[in-house]
Amino acid sequence: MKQIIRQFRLQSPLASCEPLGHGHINASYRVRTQRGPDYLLQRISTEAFHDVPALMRNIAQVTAFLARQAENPGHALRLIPTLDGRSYYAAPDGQYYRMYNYIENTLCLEEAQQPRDLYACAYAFGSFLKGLSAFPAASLCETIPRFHDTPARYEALKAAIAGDAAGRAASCREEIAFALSREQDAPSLTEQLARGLLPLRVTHNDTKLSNVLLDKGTRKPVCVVDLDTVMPGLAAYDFGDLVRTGAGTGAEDERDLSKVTFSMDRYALLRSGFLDACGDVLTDGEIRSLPLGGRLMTLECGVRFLTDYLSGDRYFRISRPEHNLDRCRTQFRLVRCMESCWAELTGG
Ligand code: GN1
Ligand code: MG
Repeated sequence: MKQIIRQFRLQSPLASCEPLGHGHINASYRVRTQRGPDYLLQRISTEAFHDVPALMRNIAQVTAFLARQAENPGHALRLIPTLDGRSYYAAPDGQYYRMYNYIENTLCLEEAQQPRDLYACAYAFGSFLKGLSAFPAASLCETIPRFHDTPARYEALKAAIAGDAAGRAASCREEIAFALSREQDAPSLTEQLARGLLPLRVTHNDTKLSNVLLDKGTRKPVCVVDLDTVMPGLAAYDFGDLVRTGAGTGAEDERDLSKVTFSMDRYALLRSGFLDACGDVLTDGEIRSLPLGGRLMTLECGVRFLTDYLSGDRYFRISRPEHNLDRCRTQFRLVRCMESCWAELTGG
């Protein structure tokens, strides 16, 4: 690791490096230096991201654009260049690394600890969307093509069921049946996009709660992180993934499904945080699409976990054999909950 860290322009000599965070895709480390500041080092997953140079061009553009708007420069994410001035380091073994400034005195939550955390995280993602509303979307590459194209995710699921590479299809018939019974919902956002009813925006696309840094003292949003999937998308994708991770009770991989329920109160906090930040730039159609985003992003994520389980856990990092199946079950349970309060969700 030392060898890798040395490739970047640090302000002070390296002191230590420790693993950080719970991401399913990249590996992250906190790098401490002898006289400060600290840095965040990440190994970028080439399993998930096939064109790292293009991805890093996106991130360099977006972070520069947002840094220009930042009220507090210490709260903006900045890429630390390599010794030869690049935004990432391509190691001889084919791995890619990048480094950011480490944003001090912040928390990142897997689950909200207080109701206002939900408001704050939603506000952060709403501000992110608004902050990029003038960004030239066409200059961004699709880092994972068709990332939130739910019908395409269903095609991948059906291929995984047919291939049954890990011999697991027989053991998750119920989950497969649940997914297939909702297939008719899959195109409900992409069709509105294709018909011009919803505008394409620059979106984050991975708006889980834990991708927001909150100030440790005030618990106000400081910064949005994990910019790998920033690309053209729909406002409903960003609000939707927030609902998926913030409006439910219980962890994403909770095994006791009785702990997993959907909370209207939490949903309302997310909605007001998001709309207080960006409601003035959204169209009426986008505002109407927000609850659907919640239901569809949750369904899609469940479908992706199930697909990965059937394929032998090749994409999401797991720490127990049925981890992806457990994750799939919580998502499908949340979808059921949202379906049962759908009238209330869409009426409010
Ligand atoms: C992945 O790496 P992480 O944990 O930020 C995934 C998201 C999923 C999420 C599920 C690039 O995000 O799309 O919603 O896991 N990111 C990618 O927890 O696939
Ligand atoms: Mg991510």
